[in-house]
Amino acid sequence: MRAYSRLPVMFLLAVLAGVPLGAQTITTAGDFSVEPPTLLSLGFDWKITGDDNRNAQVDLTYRKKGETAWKKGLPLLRLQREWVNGGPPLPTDDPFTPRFPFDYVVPNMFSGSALNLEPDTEYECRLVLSDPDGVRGEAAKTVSLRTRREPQPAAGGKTYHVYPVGWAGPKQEPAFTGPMSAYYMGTSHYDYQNAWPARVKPGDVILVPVFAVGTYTNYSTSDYNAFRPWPGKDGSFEWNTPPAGVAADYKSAPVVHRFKTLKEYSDATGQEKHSVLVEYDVFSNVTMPDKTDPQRLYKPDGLDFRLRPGSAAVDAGVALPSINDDFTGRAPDIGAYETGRPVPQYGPR
Ligand SMILES: [Ca+2]
Ligand SMILES: [Ca+2]
Repeated sequence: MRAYSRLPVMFLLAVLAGVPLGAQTITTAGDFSVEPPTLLSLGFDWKITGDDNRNAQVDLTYRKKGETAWKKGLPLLRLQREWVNGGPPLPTDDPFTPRFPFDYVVPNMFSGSALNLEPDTEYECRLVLSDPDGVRGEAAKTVSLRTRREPQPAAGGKTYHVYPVGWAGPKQEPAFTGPMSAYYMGTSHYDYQNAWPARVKPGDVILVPVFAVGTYTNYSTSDYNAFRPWPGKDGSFEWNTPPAGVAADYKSAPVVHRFKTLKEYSDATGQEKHSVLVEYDVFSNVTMPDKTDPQRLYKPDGLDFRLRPGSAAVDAGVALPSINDDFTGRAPDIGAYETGRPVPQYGPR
């Protein structure tokens, strides 16, 4: 009897709140899931049913494992079947062309994150679902999660040595012909070559000690490069082509021409007439990496890859319309940075 007597009151409240008749104002907790952690944040999704009057909320608190006090996070965002369509409809009558760039209806749910956390740290997160109209199901969740650790260089690792086709000089083992055969368990000249599983694992190093160009034509050219051969190593240059007088031969292995120095290579082939030899001191502040520790990662702060004014790479490049029109000095510089120009910014800006 008592329940029946309350009905008119509930109906009146529903009308006053602007809630359509038949609306489900109560919240029923549904699937709860966590997003893959990032270095600094932990994300949560909590699906619900009901709460048509949109007055439910999910409060988030968290603490580092071992701490007693809970910190307050931002409440989760309420999502309620919003349609994400990417803008106005596209003018098309084609039934197979989507009229909207996107067509995604968000579930009835809550979504949000604990932000500005510390990497590689265990956190307890507590999420409490509440609704003045009532909650059915599990209204509180406590989860223990760890933020991601900053990626580290892999420890250990193998070193693979790569040599060009027909290389007859001394080899360090394990030795491979061409970088692809070092990278993969096998290679072929077909486009399914990546079907071979990779040999390399994180931390492995592939060393390519020789500059070798292999071409199936005799009209390919190479110039305006900067080389730094390994000190004391002879035969660092190769120019492998079809036999002299043959314009192109795509079927035979190219003839190997090996040269001790850049000058010998250039004089013999006519290539690289404008190329230069450089040392690490062409840069403003870059030193040779420690070869005995090839896995080491270097912090970019303190390294300056801009060219040192007057160094061999300055004005040694070639003008490429629309690529380096704004060069300074007599000619473009070799490399990514032009002396006296602002350093380009790559990536999002
Ligand atoms: Ca509600
Ligand atoms: Ca220049």
